[in-house]
Amino acid sequence: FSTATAAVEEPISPPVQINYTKLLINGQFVDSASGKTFPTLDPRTGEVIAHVAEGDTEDINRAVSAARKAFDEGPWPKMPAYERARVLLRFADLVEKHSDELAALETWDNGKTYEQAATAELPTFVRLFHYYAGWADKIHGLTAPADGPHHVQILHEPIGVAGQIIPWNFPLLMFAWKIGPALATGNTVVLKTAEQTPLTALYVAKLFHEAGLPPGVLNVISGYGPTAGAALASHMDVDKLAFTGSTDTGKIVLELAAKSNLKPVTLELGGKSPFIVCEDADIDKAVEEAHFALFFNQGQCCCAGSRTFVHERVYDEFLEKAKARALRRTVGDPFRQGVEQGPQIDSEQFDKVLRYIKSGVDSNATLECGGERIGSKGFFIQPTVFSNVQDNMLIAKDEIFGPVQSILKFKDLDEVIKRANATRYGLAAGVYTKNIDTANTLSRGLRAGTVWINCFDVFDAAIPFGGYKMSGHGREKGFYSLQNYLQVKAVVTPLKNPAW
Ligand code: TXE
Repeated sequence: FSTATAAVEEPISPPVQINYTKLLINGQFVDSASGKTFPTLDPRTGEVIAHVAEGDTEDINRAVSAARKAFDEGPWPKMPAYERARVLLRFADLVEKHSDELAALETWDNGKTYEQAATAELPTFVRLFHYYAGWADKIHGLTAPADGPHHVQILHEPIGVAGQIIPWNFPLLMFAWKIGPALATGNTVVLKTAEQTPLTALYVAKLFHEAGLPPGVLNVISGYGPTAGAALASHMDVDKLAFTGSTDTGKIVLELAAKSNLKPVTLELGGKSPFIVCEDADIDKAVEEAHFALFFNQGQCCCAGSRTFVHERVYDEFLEKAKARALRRTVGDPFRQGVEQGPQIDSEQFDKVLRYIKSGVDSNATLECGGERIGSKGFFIQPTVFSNVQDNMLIAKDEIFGPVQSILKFKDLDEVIKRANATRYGLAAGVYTKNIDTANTLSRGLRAGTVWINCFDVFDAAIPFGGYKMSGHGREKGFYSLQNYLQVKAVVTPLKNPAW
């Protein structure tokens, strides 16, 4: 059922060149202070795509000083907001123009399908910058009705230098979620990309400067977490930190922020999202959606619907169809048309997923299909389905972050709400039902930042996204994301004539 073996032997040559591999500091591509580089790999083969400058503390220091200067001396935070909006719009146009190359680069560095990158992620990236450009000149202040004879203005000001650390599963979209609100509101940024996927951020950062972004406003550092990432999180001159990644690393960066200058932190962390199929659901649609909810992006989504709860009356039918769907999933070279699933990002994630599959088998869940690697090169894994999964099994508790669907049986709504909520995570949930009362009961009962009803993974620039519990702090996208990058200043003046 897979074309992966062929893909591994003869990888399709990506239709793009790699032009940017240095650090971007103060509008210039520069080598790292140490002169060191690190390899970024093609997940299809494990071979080196390019050597990229490896940023570390000194580079972070240089980037933060550039961002500080660009913030303190302007023009970015002080220029008319409409001018900022126009830079974002020109940038979005340039990205649109270079979409094919960017999609190819994203696929090459990450392993996601070219089709997904080109038809979903690049258009969404452009849309996000249109959305944030729209906000740039609509950041209003407020006035407050004070008790005394005082005129109270509340100003919303940019917070300063933002440090941002992003993961490898959606390198371009994570760039957009972070950079969009930060720049629209007049901040300057130092962005640390994930070591697995440094390439596309450098490319788009170059386009940003072509669009007229002043030097120092956006600095992009490639490098590792415990070095460059930690230096950014603990920097005394960074005013705000935004992080997306694992819950364990989220705890580390929060601690680094607290121990340094108490910078406020937004966190978008792991998940173990329930996908609940009720007895009245349209089963064929629910099977397809649950499949998509889990297997999309090789299962490497923080909000993946990784616990498929199915009502006992429809469980057998659902299971048979879910297994058949997984067996039909085409795995192969992500550049090949029609392929639905590419390789996992790297050997570490690949080994982690295979370990969880083994743990599922060892704990007596039923392996319905899959479970093995595909080919002998790269990081391809068979679409895998487990049934008879129990809540206490590791595969039902931990974030696997791979193409492994765990199917659990439930009897009634109260029970499934309790079980769905019995997790340290609370990022998202899916519900399939035709009954409005059931939908309302579940959406109110589930403790998650997003509840998708009869749909999943609907991402829109205007819809806030973020987690309850250990899935994170704060929201990204939408109106709420702007607040992460704004300070609130109350300005109080006495009124001479209180009657006015
Ligand atoms: O994540 P890390 P990893 C989950 C998923 C995955 C697991 C591990 O379950 O299997 O995390 O992935 C930077 N100080 N998610 O190891 O370590 C790192 O360089 C500062 C969920 O890739 O969290 C990268 O830029 N920064 C997730 C970013 O943190 C540090 C997406 C994420 O890496 C650091 C990815 C440190 N000490 C993985 N250590 C989601 N929420 O979507 C690492 N980093």
